Formats: sequence, structure tokens, C-alpha cells
Amino acid sequence: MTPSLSETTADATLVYLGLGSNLADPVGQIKSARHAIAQIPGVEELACSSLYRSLPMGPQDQPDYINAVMAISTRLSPSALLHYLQAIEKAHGRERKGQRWGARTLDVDILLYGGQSIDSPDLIVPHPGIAERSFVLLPLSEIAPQLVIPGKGTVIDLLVNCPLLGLQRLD
Ligand code: A4P
Ligand code: MG
Repeated sequence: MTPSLSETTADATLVYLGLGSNLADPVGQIKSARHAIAQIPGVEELACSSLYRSLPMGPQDQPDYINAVMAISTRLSPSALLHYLQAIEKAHGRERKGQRWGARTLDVDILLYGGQSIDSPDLIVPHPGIAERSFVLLPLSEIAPQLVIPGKGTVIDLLVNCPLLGLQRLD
């Protein structure tokens, strides 16, 4: 899919993405997803955190997750970017079975899209879970410790008050 002019903006926007996987070789899924995201037309990778192993948030009868955070620069609109990311999830075997927070081969969330606040049926930005999720805050603190999560505080300050819950950085 090549973005049309209406799907792009004049200036590039700094966007943070959260990646998660807990099925079918999660480490491989995250590495492959990072590569695929960097290949999206109109996207440039700026930084990527280490990979982290985390205990599942939500239903406990599922494997541990592998999580990472990426910073990208893009001229794609939020909805065009979301479409590309959902196509990448699908290409990585993502099935939507209706269970909230259930196991998945790949989940890519738009954490922040520049300074924009978006509240549409398909997209909520900033992602509402950032401030409570150590598997987002710790990788984010590697690449953007002083980033301000609007209405919440800096990443590093939020991390201090967030239980790590067995989060481990992979070598
Ligand atoms: N959507 C709305 N806002 C966004 C956004 N900012 N980024 C919509 C991406 N998508 C967004 O998502 C459902 C719909 O959310 C999408 O169609 C999109 O239009 P989904 O991925 O199908 O559903 P979900 O992921 O099960 O639900 P939800 O509430 O998005 O869950 P989260 O927040 O993605 O959390 N435990 C660990 N340790 N690590 C994890 O990464 N992830 C989850 C899922 C649960 N437990 C986890 C982890
Ligand atoms: Mg999601």
C-alpha cells in the first residue's frame, strides 16, 4: 500500500510504538516486526530499545511476553500508520479471537504520535496504558527517559513508581 497525499502530512512527526508478542517465537516476531516497520514507505526508524521479557498483564494462562519500544519519524497520518501496523500484525500471524489482552503473535500499539491527542473509535493516542505498564516504561526510558507523557509526567518519573513485576532485559 502506498500512502495517498491525503494520508500524509507536510512535516515528519516523532512517533513511539510499543511492540509485544507471546506466541510463535516472540523474540523472532519482535525482530521481524522492527524490520517490517522500518520498511514502511514514509517511515524512518530513529531508535529501538532492547528486548524485555515480561509477565502477562491480563489473563495469566498465557506465556510470558517479549516487549520493545521503537521511535520512528513519519509523514504518514495516524490512521494510515495504524493501517500499515495492522497489516504487519496480520502478516505476523495475528488472529483476533475477541479475548481482551489474550495471547498474540504480534501487537503493535501507537504510544504517542507527536503531541497529538486522538480519541476516535479506531485510535486512542496517547495510548491510555503507558503510565501503568513497566513493559512500556522501561524500554521507553532507554531511548527517551525525559519524554513527557501528557498529563502524567516524564517516563523516568513514572517508572520510579511503577512495579517492575519480573521484567527482565534480554542480552
Ligand atoms: N486502538 C486504539 N488505540 C490504539 C493505539 N494507540 N494503537 C484500537 C493501536 N491500536 C489502537 O486492539 C484493538 C483495537 O484497538 C484495534 O483495532 C485498534 O483500532 P487489539 O490489538 O486488537 O486488541 P488488544 O491488544 O487485545 O486490546 P488492547 O486493549 O489494545 O490491549 P493492549 O493495550 O494492546 O494490551 N502483557 C505484557 N506483559 N506485555 C504486553 O505487551 N499486551 C497486551 C495487550 C496484554 N498484556 C500484555 C501485553
Ligand atoms: Mg493492541
